[in-house]
Amino acid sequence: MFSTARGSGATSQCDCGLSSMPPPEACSLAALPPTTEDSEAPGTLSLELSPPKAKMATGGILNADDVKKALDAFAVADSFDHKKFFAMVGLKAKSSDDVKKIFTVLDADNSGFIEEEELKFVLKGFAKDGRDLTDKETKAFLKAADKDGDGKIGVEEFIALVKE
Ligand SMILES: [Ca+2]
Ligand SMILES: [Ca+2]
Repeated sequence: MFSTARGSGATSQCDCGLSSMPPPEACSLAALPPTTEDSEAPGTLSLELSPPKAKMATGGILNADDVKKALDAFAVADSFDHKKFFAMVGLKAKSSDDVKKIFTVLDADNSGFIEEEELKFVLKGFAKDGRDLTDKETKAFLKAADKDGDGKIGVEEFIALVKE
């Protein structure tokens, strides 16, 4: 008897009223137009398409996944190794111009130098959740980069260190 009801579906959407046997739910499910679910999909999509709020300071130059991997690799205090770090984030392979751009990001007060206090927060320049370097790491980093011994890292020193 259901097959006949389906056959005449064009004239009546629901035959529940005619036969009291099937529960109303079954009928309403069948009558549910599939377009209802489709119309909700675009809303969900637009949410996912919204641009990321946290734009990385080094975004556009370095790959965010590489940066994350590098930060994870040196998550433990006193494990930081600038040579490995620069290689892991892909900075070592970048042009001098790109390295300069990163330098500008790290030189937070635009003094033209990365001072010791800026160096301490250097990982935050790569990712917001980057940890602070320990004093030991900061000093070792500075010592490795500061070739002229003025206590701060100039852009040429930074490039040389990255390419080292
Ligand atoms: Ca500075
Ligand atoms: Ca220097």
